[in-house]
Amino acid sequence: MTRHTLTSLRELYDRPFFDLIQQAREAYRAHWPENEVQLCTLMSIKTGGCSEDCAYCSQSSHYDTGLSRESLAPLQRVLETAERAKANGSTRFCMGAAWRGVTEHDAKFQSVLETVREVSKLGMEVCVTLGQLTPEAARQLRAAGVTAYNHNLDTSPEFYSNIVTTHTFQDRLDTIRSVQQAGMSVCCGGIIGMGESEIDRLKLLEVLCGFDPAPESVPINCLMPMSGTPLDGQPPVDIFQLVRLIATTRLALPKARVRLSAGRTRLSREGQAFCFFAGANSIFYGDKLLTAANPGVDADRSLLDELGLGITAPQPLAESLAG
Ligand code: SAM
Ligand code: DTB
Ligand code: SF4
Repeated sequence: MTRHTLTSLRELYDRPFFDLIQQAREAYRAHWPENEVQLCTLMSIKTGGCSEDCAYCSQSSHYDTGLSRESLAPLQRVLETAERAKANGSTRFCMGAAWRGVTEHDAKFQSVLETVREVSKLGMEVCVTLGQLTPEAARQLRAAGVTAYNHNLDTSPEFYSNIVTTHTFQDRLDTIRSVQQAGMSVCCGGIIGMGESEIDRLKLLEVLCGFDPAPESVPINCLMPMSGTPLDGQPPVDIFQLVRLIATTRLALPKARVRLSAGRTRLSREGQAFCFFAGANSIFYGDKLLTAANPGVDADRSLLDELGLGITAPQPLAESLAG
């Protein structure tokens, strides 16, 4: 398969809307069991007080967002949440910490490793998102049972410094390299609606297309404006721009799970249906994301039912890692 460039991505993205989504649908059908959506459950295991200044984030200590901080969640509470997630049909459990990154010998990291060892016994895909990793921390997470690491690039290399100044786009790439070298699959995507251009979104996709191995999952988040952050008050993203981006991602990375992530509370049911048609095949499921609201489980169940979409069944771990 030829590797996409900004030029080839723009050609796809700019096609007439129905041609684009039809082509994306064909790519989806060629690579995925049809009409199945993977349910993932998120849990914030350490909330708020983060040293980084990501302009979208409710958890940054640089902004007064009114969020109450919570220290590292005890093992038992995480396990109970993971068990409930499994019982509700989730096949991926993703634990997030509001850290700049991991300090290898820190007791808190050791505690996360212990939690991962226990959660991984439940047979779901185990994902963590803990900020920056050294190659050694990545190896330890892999050995503890992490199957996927979420580390988003969020936007284009050019726009990144408008959104974050306390670390660089290259820092993010370095962590992704450590994740790949440790043998975890990479979950990497972005946020739209932060004031970036449509070209910035395609430039991010161009970077993702250069990953080797390709990202196993690509979360596409729509900004959820957080009170007190510099991006509070940003208008919602245009639904056709979102659908075009999902379709282009499906075509550029046909084997990746494209996850319709944060911001579904501002999307209509019809809008979400278009996203699924265009190749999105995963959602976060449950009333809460990390700190923000998600559609309720009843609303999601009824949406999937009405569209005739089933939920992805658990896969053997070896297969889920093959990506
Ligand atoms: N601290 C870790 C990091 O930065 O990678 C992990 C947690 S961070 C909250 C995970 C991702 O959530 C971010 O990279 C961003 O893409 C997404 N996110 C955070 N706040 C968001 C918001 N207000 N709207 C949409 N997406 C958001
Ligand atoms: C991702 O791309 N989106 C998720 C997950 N990966 C960690 C997080 C969304 C967070 C939305 C805002 C919040 O809950 O604070
Ligand atoms: Fe911290 Fe992650 Fe939020 Fe940035 S996105 S402020 S690194 S928790």
